[in-house]
Amino acid sequence: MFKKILIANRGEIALRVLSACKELGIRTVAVYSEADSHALHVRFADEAICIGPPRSSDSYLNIPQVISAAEIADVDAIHPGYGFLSENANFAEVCEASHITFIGPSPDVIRMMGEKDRARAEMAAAGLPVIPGSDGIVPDETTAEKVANEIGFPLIIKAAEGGGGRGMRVVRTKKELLPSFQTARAESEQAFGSPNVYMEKLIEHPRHIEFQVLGDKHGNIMHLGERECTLQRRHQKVLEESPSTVLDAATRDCMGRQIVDALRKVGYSSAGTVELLQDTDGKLYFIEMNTRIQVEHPVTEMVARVDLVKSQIRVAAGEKLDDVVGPVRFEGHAIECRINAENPETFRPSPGRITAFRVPGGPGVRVDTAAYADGVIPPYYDSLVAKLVTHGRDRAEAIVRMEGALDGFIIEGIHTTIPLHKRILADPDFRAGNFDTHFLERLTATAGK
Ligand code: MV4
Repeated sequence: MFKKILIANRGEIALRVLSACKELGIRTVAVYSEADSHALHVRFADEAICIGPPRSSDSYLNIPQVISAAEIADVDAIHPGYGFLSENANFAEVCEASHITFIGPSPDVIRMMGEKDRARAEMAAAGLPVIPGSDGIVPDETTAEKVANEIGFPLIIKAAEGGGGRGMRVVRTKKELLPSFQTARAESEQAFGSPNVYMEKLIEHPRHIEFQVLGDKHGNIMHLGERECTLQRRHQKVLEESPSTVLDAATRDCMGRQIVDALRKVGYSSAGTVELLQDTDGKLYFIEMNTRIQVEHPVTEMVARVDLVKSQIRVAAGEKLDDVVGPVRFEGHAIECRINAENPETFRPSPGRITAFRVPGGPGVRVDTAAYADGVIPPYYDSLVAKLVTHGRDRAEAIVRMEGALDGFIIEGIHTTIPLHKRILADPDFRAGNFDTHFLERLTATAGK
């Protein structure tokens, strides 16, 4: 097992990794920017090293600075958390070259999944259903027309280096195709430094369902069920739950098995998430894979009763999946509300000093946060203030516990999305499990009325 881990992140996920390390008896090194000198991850780690100015590009994304800190502190491993360097294959390679274990899959697999067209092709070859579309990147207008003829309209053009909803363009008619294709390429070049795009048939009113996976370094891999992540706004998830109300046990088992088989073929290790879209006929398709621990991992932890971060560290140290996890029995239902420092009506960021902070508790209530009274939410990073997670014997109990917990959560001094969550939970369609990716647009179009 590792003796010392550097946590290349901040906020609640840095604290989450710190707790896992503590339970495993591993010493911890925090890194922080000048904006985070009073942050809790700095206070709770065994050592802390300042790695630069507030901007992420000067600190948490600065590979030489992070590696220098790791070398000075003499750590065995780096946990990247989510965001920042967590899916950077070059960073994972630099760690390896410096004889530091990168807690994640191999650089080759990170790179494969980062090229979305390649991930799609490899997963299709490994047996997962993918949405009808182009065979890899679409290099020119002639190919774009050929693919459009095959798959029909509406279709979607996606940036190969994009992902998470960035760099997508919907095309509804033939006459929009070539202009959209050229614009998509130009935008992709602008945003990602590569004009490469690929095409898929558009799935209208989809649901976003993702499977949590965990693999060791001995070729063993398992899935830990799914998360329903359909409730998003501008590709930012707002509320997640597990299990999904629209997967039956047979579909879950079948899809889970196909995913595990496919990932074994590409040599996947560590925690990861396979993103799927479900069409209105209930059919599931692979769209992307995330090679990091995700923000919403706690909902899986609550229903599968597995500590994913501890497991991720143990498999990175070479332990076998059987020893780390063993047989899993899923129990009950979990929901996560992301509480962001945002105006709940305009969604504008609301950074600043928190003047009062009281977290709810009680049976089935978990709060993952790095916020505290008199602490500051800096403007430089994401706006997540807390993840409020509830668990219940069934969905109804998870919902009623969430309503109580939201009522008991006091955050003053900044705006938060707590009122939005109360509204979602009160909505009859949400309560019936009847929603798609447009649900929040409809809900917030009438916010405050
Ligand atoms: C799609 C799609 C419809 N058809 N692909 C958005 C995030 C990125 N991971 C993939 N996304 C989508 N891909 C096809 N072929 C619709 C979306 C999409 C979406 C997906 C999940 C949750 C919310 C969404 C909001 C808008 C678009």
